[in-house]
Amino acid sequence: GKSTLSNKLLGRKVFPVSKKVHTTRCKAYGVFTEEDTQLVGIPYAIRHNLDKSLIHDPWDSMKHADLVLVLVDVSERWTQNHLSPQVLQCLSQFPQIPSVLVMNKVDLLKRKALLLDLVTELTEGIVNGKKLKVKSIIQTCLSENTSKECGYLQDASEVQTGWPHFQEIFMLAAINGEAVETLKKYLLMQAKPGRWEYHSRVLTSQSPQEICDNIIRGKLLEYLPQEVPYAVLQKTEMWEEGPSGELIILQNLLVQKETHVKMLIGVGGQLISRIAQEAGEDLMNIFLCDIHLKLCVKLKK
Ligand SMILES: Nc1nc2c(ncn2[C@@H]2O[C@H](COP(=O)(O)OP(=O)(O)O)[C@@H](O)[C@H]2O)c(=O)[nH]1
Ligand SMILES: [Mg+2]
Repeated sequence: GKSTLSNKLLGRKVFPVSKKVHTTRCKAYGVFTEEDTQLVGIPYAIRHNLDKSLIHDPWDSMKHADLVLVLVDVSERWTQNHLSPQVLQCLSQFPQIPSVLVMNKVDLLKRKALLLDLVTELTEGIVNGKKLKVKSIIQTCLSENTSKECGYLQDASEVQTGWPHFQEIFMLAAINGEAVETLKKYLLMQAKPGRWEYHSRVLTSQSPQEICDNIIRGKLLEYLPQEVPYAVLQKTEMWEEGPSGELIILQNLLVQKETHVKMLIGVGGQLISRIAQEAGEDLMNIFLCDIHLKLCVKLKK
């Protein structure tokens, strides 16, 4: 939900969203400016080991961060109740940087009471130096002991499930904007005095071409099975302004297998037109001008 949340905070879809992992490849900032305050953020995954460079980069951006948001998908059974060792390692490496926990996708949780159990696990029962007062079965230890004793108990049980130094907790649904405004207000309040890094109208550090590539890539990830999207090479052949101010983009999608060509095009060309149409609409909403996007599928020789 990193891209979805970033887009909601920015008010514009500048990061591609898809069900598959690894959409946000390049190191791109989102920029939000309101009145005299500018927020600059970078969505990052450190859970997936697909790319070695992705492991090191977040540490690098952490060094310059004023605040870290740790996003947890609470609808995912395997990840909802603990922070990954990589995330915990990252947080412990920079204990001086304030951090907040963002529990996303609350719309998918049928039993909202579960959130209380999850928040206790994800924070080890401590938020902003205070013990959480959550009454639940699994956390009776927390309500009956002091946090110190509890820390001891948890050490004894070996596995650290959460981070006990979060400053604040947010429970939201990035997809429909539920409680996102609250988080935005909080972020604006946390901003530190300083020079703006970007012009007030800038939304992202990505170039327009990068945004376009990423939006198309997001659609490929969404609509093509398994590893197929990763085999597509994007090559922009034309990028120019038309007579009525519209942006004309022609992009070739190069693949090595005949079967991939067929998949990309779809029955009667349906898939490729759908991708072009949806990506074109997304780009129109980002660039605020008419977009003529043409996608050509080609077999790479
Ligand atoms: N139901 C629901 N789905 C969400 C929410 N936030 C994100 N998603 C979906 O989760 C998937 C991954 O989202 P994305 O923002 O691309 O995740 P990223 O890989 O971390 O950037 C997409 O299919 C989103 O539509 C949410 O709050 N509720
Ligand atoms: Mg993303």
